[in-house]
Amino acid sequence: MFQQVFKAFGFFDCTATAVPFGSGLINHTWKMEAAGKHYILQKINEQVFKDPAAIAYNINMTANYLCNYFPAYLFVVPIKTSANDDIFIDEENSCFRLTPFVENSHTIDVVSAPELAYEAAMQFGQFTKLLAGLDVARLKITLPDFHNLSLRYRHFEDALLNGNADRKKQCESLIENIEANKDIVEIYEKIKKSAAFKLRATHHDTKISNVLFDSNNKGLCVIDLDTLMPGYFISDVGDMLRTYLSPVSEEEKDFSKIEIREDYFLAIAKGYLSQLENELTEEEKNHFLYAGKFLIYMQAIRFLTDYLNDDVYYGAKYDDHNFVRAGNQMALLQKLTEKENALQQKVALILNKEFSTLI
Ligand code: GN1
Ligand code: MG
Repeated sequence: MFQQVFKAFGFFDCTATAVPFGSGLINHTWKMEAAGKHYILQKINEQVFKDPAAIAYNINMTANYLCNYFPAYLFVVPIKTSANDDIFIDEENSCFRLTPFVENSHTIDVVSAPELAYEAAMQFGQFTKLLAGLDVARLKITLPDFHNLSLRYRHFEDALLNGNADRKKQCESLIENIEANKDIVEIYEKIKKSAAFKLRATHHDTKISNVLFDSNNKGLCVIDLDTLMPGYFISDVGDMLRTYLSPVSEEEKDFSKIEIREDYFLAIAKGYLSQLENELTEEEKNHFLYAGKFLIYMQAIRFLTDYLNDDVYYGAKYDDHNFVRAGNQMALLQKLTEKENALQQKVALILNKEFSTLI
């Protein structure tokens, strides 16, 4: 498979290699080496991203905008094929994209220090801030309704009606727990109608492995722009809270290890608000903590819906993998909710500059 892809991007040297890279669930990623240089090769999952050209369009437009207005910003521009296309589509209709690997950069999989959370949050905040002057309506929707919680909830209800009946029985208490937290959907519906919540250029996948770091662990830039689309700030802040606050990830089976680390919360809030404090409305800032509830709850719903639908979307490495992931996310939601008021107050203190040190 690779030889044809290598050739399409102009690498005729048959010593080029590609080894699997990263841990994404949707696209396939390889680190490629050719003539002493490194690249990132990705096969875009077209079951999910039905219009890969829209992704390329957004990336090109963003690259041009940043190059014009913020030339110092490191933006990883994809490499065109020999035929000058943004993506290569092979005979099996698989869709490939190549980007240069930024030498001396690295990615991080586990958020093991608040400083890393701060750097990442600053990077995602900065990205949205730099794009504030770009008319967000010009960005194409690469994944319709991706973070539409109302629709995700409806899909969950459909799965309750039409999904795997045995699994539904097994999930009873998790289902009840999800239904009991439906106020999170109601708040989202108010947000959608509120003029105080703005659509901005939003990354929509703010896990730490989507930030490049330098050798001193300072953030360089954000990567993986498949889901760069118009969105609400709750998507980006929410996925950071979801994936940085706990020392264990969505894969952890022992829920007693799930924790909310307050120093990481402060780091995320400071890093993000250092960039967007003047851009966000008061009403948005008041929903900083809600962002975490929104994203965690949506992820729990998505995992459980997939479990009820026999794992068609996420796949499963063991029998009740998506059941465990959903339970993990609901445990995380509960722990975050317990600290909700205390943490939201900390945001107010940060904005009033009562936390003077950086982290
Ligand atoms: C998927 O592929 P990956 O791991 O970057 C998913 C995210 C989920 C995440 C959960 C397009 O992201 O929304 O939060 O899995 N992306 C898509 O691990 O569905
Ligand atoms: Mg991704």
